[in-house]
Amino acid sequence: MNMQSVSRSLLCSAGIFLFVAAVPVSAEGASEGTYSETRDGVAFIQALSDEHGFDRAELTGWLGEAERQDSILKSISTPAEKTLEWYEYRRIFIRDEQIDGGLAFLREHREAFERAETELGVSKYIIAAIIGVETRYGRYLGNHRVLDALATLAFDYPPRSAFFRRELAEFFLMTREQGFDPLLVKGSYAGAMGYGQFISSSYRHYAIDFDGDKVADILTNPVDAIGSVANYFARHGWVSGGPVAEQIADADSLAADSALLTSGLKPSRTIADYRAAGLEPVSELPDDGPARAIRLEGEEQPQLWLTYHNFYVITRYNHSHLYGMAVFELSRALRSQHDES
Ligand SMILES: [Ca+2]
Repeated sequence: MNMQSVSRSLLCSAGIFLFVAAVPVSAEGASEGTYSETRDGVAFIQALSDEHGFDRAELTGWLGEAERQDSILKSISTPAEKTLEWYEYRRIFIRDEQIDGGLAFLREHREAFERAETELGVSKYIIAAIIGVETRYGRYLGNHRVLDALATLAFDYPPRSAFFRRELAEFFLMTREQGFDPLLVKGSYAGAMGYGQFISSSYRHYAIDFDGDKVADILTNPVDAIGSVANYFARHGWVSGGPVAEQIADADSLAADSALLTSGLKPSRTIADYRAAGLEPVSELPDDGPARAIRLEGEEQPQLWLTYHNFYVITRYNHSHLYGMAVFELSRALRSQHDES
């Protein structure tokens, strides 16, 4: 999450492979021997043992086991994904089997969801929708060894090596803190892990132990995953019971080039601005509440939405308004059908 590359892996994990024009990766950059023997690898080990008290021999052993994966370099250096229109994106995530899977997941972990709502103030439907969109409720957790993914990107992918070296360091810290074997943890090709696809730094900041066994395990433990996704939202300012988004009936009430269709994800206007332009939210909302109007391409015609602070919080998980809308729609479908059952 939090990364374009992760949303790409999500689309792949949803069975949609959009990225056909892969850039061939030159063999020239290939490391000789193991990563633990390269100059960068030696410096990395030195720094991590100096700063965080790791045993050098142990780190050297782990990094010596890391395998360069050309498929990962291919995935990450593929040109930006085709920009999907909303109706195309929606089809990937808002489907009967996604909804049925979510209802079953909500039933199975009812107690954890109730506790996440009470203790962390985050809607269970939003939590379930995130886990549904990320991994189909834990069914697609990623098949790459995270050590291989992060080492390959840290040492053989210069454009983002600084970022991935930090994540590799965070990975070793996280596995030490949780008592995981760094050689065994699996995840996406970009190193995102578990039900909610946390990258290592997010894991350390936001994953929590939610079943009381003193381990924050979002890799195999759905209860910890539910608590951790809720914690991520709580820490990013989710407002319990606050409005998320609503569709405006008349999509033409704002011209496609209106200055009120702001570009940044963060709402930079107020509800009063939109009221002044003739857009009236259905829900009763204060004039000074932050809002952002967005236009989406529907199956047959454009849609106009007003989105609010909580919608912005969803996009802190993945910086895309299409992602935010998929999570919101899935959460609404889960809410309406769960309430019926
Ligand atoms: Ca736990």
